[in-house]
Amino acid sequence: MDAPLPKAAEALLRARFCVVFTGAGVSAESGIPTFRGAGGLWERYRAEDLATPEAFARDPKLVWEWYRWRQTLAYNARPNPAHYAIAQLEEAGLVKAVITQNVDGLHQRAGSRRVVELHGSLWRARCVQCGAVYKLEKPVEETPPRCPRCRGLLRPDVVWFGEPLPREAWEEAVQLASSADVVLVVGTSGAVYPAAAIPQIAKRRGAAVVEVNVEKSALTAIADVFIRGKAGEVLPALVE
Ligand code: BJW
Ligand code: ZN
Repeated sequence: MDAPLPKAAEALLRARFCVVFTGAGVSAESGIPTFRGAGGLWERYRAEDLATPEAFARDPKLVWEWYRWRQTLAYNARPNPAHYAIAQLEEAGLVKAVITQNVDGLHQRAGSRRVVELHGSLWRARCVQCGAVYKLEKPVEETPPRCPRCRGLLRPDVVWFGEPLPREAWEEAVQLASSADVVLVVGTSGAVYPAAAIPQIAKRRGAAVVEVNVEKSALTAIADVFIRGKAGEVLPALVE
């Protein structure tokens, strides 16, 4: 078997339309915990108590305190070499877009321009009563925050279990996946749907799938090249 890194680099260089698909693992080296696996958020917290509409209806303050903590982690975090390498690949014209499941905003902070956020953002809140959307510059102060217009409850503008993905983001991601000839999958367990279908859609349309992860994922089965390693080490090496 060929060494995976040069094989991946060659695929990237030959690509006409490369799209990057990322998950929590790309931000792990920025100190942001992943969801699954050792040290993951779901080891310490129950998803159904925090990341569902039912949980928010039951205890909005508790849910917001958890999100405020995660906002604080993201606020104090810096993009890592993986985020920067991806932004550099876009700058060089090799990557057309980043489709991310992450809500931390680190791709944008690293300079990526076309970022499709499938699961929303920690940096927006939405009124459950009037639907107004607010940009947040920093972690919320009071929990739960209220709508300046109608005093309704604000919620984090993220996608919880059982909720549909934002339509525009989903359609853009499907479009990108359908146009891609190479998909670079970085740091995702591939366990959450429909997001995990994105690399599969690309694969079905004939794209090559290159995966970077510290361990095998649910998407490794469709990977043409699998590079085992940390995103923050592998991605910069790929750029060279
Ligand atoms: C490294 C690394 C390093 C570490 N370098 N790598 C089909 C089958 C079964 C179930 C379903 C299905 N379709 C839908 C469902 C239900 C559900 C679902 O998928 N459940 C599964 C878990 C079984 N899906 C939903 O509910 C979705 N909605 C939906 O289906 O709606 C239907 C509907 C339609 C119409 C009307 C109404 C409803 C929504 C899913 C939303 C997920 N939300 C979350 C929270 C977002 C907000 C927040 O952040 O708080 O999104 S859950 C969480 O998982 C978060 C992530 O984006 C998502 C994916 O996780 P990710 O990014 O892959 O992280 P990890 O932790 O899983 O993996 C990290 C990886 O990195 C690992 O592989 C490590 O090895 C690796 N790694 N360090 C490289 N340094
Ligand atoms: Zn409102």
